[in-house]
Amino acid sequence: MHDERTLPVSEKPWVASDRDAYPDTVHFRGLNTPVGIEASVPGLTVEGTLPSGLEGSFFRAVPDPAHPPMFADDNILSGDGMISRFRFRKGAVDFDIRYVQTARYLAEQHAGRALFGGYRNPFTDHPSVAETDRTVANTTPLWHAGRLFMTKEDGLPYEIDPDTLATKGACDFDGALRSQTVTAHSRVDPETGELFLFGYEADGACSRDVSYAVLDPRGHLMREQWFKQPYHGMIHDFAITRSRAIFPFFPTTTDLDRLRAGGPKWAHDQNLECCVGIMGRDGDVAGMRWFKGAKGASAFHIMNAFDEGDVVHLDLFVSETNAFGFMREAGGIHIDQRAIRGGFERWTFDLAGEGEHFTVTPLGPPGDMPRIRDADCGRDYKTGWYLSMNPQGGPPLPGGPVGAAFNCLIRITLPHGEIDMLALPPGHAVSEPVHVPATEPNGSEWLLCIVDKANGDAGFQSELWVLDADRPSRGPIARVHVPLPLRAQVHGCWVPATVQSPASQMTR
Ligand code: V55
Ligand code: FE
Repeated sequence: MHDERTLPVSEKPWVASDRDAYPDTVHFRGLNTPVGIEASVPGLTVEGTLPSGLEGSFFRAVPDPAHPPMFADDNILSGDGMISRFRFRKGAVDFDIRYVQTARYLAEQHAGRALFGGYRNPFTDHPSVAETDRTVANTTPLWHAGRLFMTKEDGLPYEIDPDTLATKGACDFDGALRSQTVTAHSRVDPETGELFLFGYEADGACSRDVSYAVLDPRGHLMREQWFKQPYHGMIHDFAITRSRAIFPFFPTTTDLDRLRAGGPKWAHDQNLECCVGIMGRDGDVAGMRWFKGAKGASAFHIMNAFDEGDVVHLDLFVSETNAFGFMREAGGIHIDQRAIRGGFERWTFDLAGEGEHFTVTPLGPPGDMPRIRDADCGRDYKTGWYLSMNPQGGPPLPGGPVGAAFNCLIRITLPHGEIDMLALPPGHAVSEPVHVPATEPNGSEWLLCIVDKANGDAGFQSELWVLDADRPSRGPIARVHVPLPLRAQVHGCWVPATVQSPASQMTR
């Protein structure tokens, strides 16, 4: 163990949140136990050998409620966003984590307590914050056009200084974006550098308006169009191909009257069909082609999409109902988490054909939190990585959004190839990896991910593992010790040093 006195002093003392002040639910226990420590720790201890080409920053989004919630039924998705970074530089690894200073975070810091009420229900807020932006910017760090953002689908992105992790403020792209929201899952075309994004509830809580926008490689908004989604649903992810934009809709719906009555934001509706809208990515939303799929199906994350002429393939993680217990239960669906069936599927759409039908092909075992090479986005691709459950890994550690953490990392060769698997032993959990591309032709590629290990009464011990992206089953090439507790992360991104600071690279 590290001696705490040898650690550098951060702005806040090394005292974790008062855990007993938080509700005794899975959203605040296990790996979801609030931590609330802002810290900078240079020179982490490394076991093994860091690859010499590994130079850059692994940014992670961590929801962590700075104050006990107003309501005991609050959930993990409400936590204040923290931006965290592991920076690999000249053989050393430095760690930093800071709260995103959202308007909401600042208002609650000032008050010394929670002022915002239930998850995405503004009608439960303290009157003093009626006009205050309530996003927590807690879902995905996004890098585009030399800028770093923290995103959440219920608000605008917050820009972050990638060196200091200081918050620069909410971003509407110089006033150009009309949408009130931006997804946490935008897509960057690897050749053009354009950023494709959407925002649902673009015109305020429970509006059916969806914005679709494209930014040029310098980060300037080129186009924004709006369309109506089929129901008042949650749209977590979307996809692009070389020529198309693909919007999947799953029936996890909201209702203004329910919110006004203080009820839950989302209720899954098992009787509504899922839908997919496909349009030319540079075209008009009026040209959207609509397809319909299974009733009650749900998906959060898409691995990738690509087209072959008139045929479009969408690879995603589907389950027969919503994977989040609190969204199912609000819709009257009572099924044990472990009984939910799902899989990694390829949905294929023939734009030359007639009708609303598409075909479904199984690709691999169920799971989520997919990762591809950034260079493969929207292209036919051979390799993907994602998280799953190791049947021999014992009961999952409590943590993450559904309360059961993944304990297995899969590399899959597509469309029907080999699976290589890092299957963790009992008492372990793994978070979404980032992919580090090769820095030279035919060079090695790496995965970086956080692995948490249960440590009896002491809680959890976290490490960052460096894996061979080709063979994760070989286990870590290097393990970076993390000398403080980490709360479960959502998504992350890798920014090579050459991209983050091109000037300093040239003068080195
Ligand atoms: C998700 C995460 C969110 C959210 C809605 O992983 C959906 C799915 C961390 O915030 O607000
Ligand atoms: Fe997500």
